[in-house]
Amino acid sequence: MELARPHKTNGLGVQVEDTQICVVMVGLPARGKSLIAQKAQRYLKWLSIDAQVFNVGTYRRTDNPQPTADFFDTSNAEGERMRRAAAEAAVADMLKWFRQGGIIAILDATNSTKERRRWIKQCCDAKGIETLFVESKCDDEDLIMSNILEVKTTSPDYKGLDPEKAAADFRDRIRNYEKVYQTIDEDENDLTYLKIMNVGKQVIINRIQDYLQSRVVYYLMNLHIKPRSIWLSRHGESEFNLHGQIGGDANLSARGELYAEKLPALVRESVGDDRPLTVWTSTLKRTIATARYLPGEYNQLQWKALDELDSGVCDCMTYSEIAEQYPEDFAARDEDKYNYRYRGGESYRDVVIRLEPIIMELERSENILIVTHQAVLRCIYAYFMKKTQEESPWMAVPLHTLIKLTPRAYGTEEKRYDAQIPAVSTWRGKGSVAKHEDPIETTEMLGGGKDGKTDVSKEKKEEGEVAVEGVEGH
Ligand code: ADP
Ligand code: FDP
Ligand code: F6P
Repeated sequence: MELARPHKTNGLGVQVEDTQICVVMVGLPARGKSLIAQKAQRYLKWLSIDAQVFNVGTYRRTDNPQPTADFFDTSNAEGERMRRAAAEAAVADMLKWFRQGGIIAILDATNSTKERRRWIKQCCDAKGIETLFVESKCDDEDLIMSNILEVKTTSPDYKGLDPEKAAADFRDRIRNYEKVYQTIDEDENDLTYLKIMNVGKQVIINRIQDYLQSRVVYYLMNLHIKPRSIWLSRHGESEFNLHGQIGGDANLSARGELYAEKLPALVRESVGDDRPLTVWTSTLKRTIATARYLPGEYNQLQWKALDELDSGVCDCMTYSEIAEQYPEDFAARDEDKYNYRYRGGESYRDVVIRLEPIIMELERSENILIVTHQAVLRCIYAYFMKKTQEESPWMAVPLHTLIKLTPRAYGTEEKRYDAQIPAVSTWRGKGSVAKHEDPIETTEMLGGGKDGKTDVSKEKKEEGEVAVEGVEGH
């Protein structure tokens, strides 16, 4: 007997209890399918939409961890049997996961034949699960070769093997798939699909059925793989920061002004002289003032969506005033900081929803510098660095520090630049009403050590890079 599905709304604020979607990846090996699958999962989870990737390669590896290319030759009967078994096991687990209330599964395999796709659709149709096929087609040989060298030679399939031999074998594997590969064509026009050609140079969309599907499709359409970075900075220290007051629209403190003056040099050091950069600020005085000395050739844009978390009736108060006047609220916020919504204001969950267009635009864009606020920066950082809802609202985000994030194939590299201008700490630990408290020491924290700011040593700055986000499917 099937379990009743839990009643849910998704992160886009839409009732989704009746919508379950299987996103079926389609494409020859080394076409970015696993990368697309992982990114989609990260985006959906960030929006609180329960999403899970089922990578058929991982299932296949349990029986055949290091196959050579001939395993993928369709005339190899044993290979065919094992590959079918791996696909069946992945689909069985996926359907089980849907029965437990999962919303969006991403079935990551080549799914290269019409017969295979029809079978997946039938399995899903029988359970009332929508299917969305996402095909990545690419005939840029140089890109495919660089994909192979970048991710495939380090795949568990080739662990311990010479990278050149691994690349040659992987090309043979692709040749075997090419013999039977069928692109999605007009015979399959009853399917819902998105076809991405040459990394988005051309896209074809067919039969999108509902809002959730359209959001996923829009997100996937906007992905690009051009090298770029995203820089994040809080505004310079404000008068409110000095007094321990939250929210408001205060001016910069004298030290905040120094940070604004130093920011152009810090940015130039990191960005270089000849890379175009666009600067986004909030609409509040302190971020606009922080960005005002940046060179005129950088386009600047103000976004209301980047304004600080609205603390409603508590706006302009200190934490100790809130604890005194609204003790229950204060405790409730500590209990569940992500979901707590200030009276007449916002929660972190609310901020994430309003930041969704920002993330979408960031995915479409190249080099962007965002000057924003503590809570907003935590939410954006959580998206790129895959932080959970439990940890993200508590991360220490030091003032007067520029953070550079560089998306790579399977993770985001981080580098930090400390402006070496003192500032108060605005971090607050659970239960504390301190005006300025030093973050407790934990390596998990953005900003690291004691004051969350001064621990970025010279050496660490030079190395400065932390890759996160593991991946199974490559
Ligand atoms: P697959 O799962 O299709 O075998 P991967 O996801 O492991 O391939 O390949 C990752 C590589 O593909 C990365 O180097 C990434 O830059 C590149 N890539 C990402 N998206 C695309 C795309 N739409 N077309 C071609 N290559 C892509
Ligand atoms: P992956 O790149 O995710 O490892 O050859 C690519 C591959 O996936 C194999 O590892 C895996 O066995 C196969 O695709 C799964 O797709 P098919 O079931 O369509 O062969
Ligand atoms: O204190 C600076 C500030 O940006 C406030 O404006 C805001 O309310 C607060 O930080 C958000 O941080 P937290 O969610 O930890 O209170």
